[in-house]
Amino acid sequence: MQQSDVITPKIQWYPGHIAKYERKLSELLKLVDVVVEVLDARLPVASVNHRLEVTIRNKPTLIILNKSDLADPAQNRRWQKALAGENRRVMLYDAKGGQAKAQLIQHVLALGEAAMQKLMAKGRKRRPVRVLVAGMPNVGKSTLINSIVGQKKTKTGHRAGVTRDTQWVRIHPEVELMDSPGVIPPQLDSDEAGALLATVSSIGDAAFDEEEVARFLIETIDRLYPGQLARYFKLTEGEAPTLENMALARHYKLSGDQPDLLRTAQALLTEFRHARPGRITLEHAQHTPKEPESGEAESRTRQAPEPTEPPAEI
Ligand SMILES: Nc1nc2c(ncn2[C@@H]2O[C@H](COP(=O)(O)OP(=O)(O)OP(=O)(O)O)[C@@H](O)[C@H]2O)c(=O)[nH]1
Ligand SMILES: [Mg+2]
Repeated sequence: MQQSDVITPKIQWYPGHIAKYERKLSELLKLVDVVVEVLDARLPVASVNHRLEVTIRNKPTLIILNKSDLADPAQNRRWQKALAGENRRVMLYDAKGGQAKAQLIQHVLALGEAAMQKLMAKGRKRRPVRVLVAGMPNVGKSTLINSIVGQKKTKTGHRAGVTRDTQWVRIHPEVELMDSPGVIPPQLDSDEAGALLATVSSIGDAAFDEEEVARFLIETIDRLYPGQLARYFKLTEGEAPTLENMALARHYKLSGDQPDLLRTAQALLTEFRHARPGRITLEHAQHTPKEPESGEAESRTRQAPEPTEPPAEI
């Protein structure tokens, strides 16, 4: 496919409930000791809300790379290292599986300890650590909270904008989490960030053209995981992974034998969102020389080839 054929769709989406919540955010931040910033592990850069990061500046932060079950395991490990910093811990999470919840609570307690010590130094009683769970729409904030409490305390859904107001949930005798609506800046950093967010449903689907976003997704996957989509759609040798060829391979046709491009685009987006073509990360971290390249259990489940270096030996 010619890269020049693909336009990066322009996307604008800023619903009223998000604007309202964003205005409230700086007040809420005064109430909390720790911020859990939930990112989509498939988009560890585009799903960062820079406005939110500026607002939370000095709060101890736990970055959760959520939906790590859908992302490329090798990239998961790299991003986990790349994003860590002072007063900033990073963990991989799968809110649907919810296995690492004890670890999550431990991180939050450790990050909140300084605030508790400060409180007690002023002669006040220790109280539960208060945590704001924040992040872009649909990254899994509410599912994460439910995974920890083991109950459906907060409403979840596969589209952006499900949580519309804030809600406190006690997740542990010493930890209270606040669920919050997904926040997206009124202006995204770039058209590319908007298009990437659309591929994972972090933007309401009425705000974008599925065919354009699907073409953008094909171009992005084919650049990072060459051949993967052609294999998944069972294209014949030498056939480029275009929406047209995928429609023909699936026999998705309109009357007059024209390829049904909309149906193909919708199928590709849905299947990608469930990682059916493989576990794919759409933004890749640079390789660091110290990183172990082989022998880790996770690499066994890896389905996608790594374009920047030879595949890990298993
Ligand atoms: N595979 C997988 N799916 C997840 C994970 N976390 C959440 N989901 C799914 O992602 C969708 C969005 O989850 P929510 O918890 O509603 O997301 P949210 O961040 O609260 O969304 P808003 O309230 O709209 O901002 C739901 O369909 C969840 O089932 C995860 O770790 N892995
Ligand atoms: Mg929610």
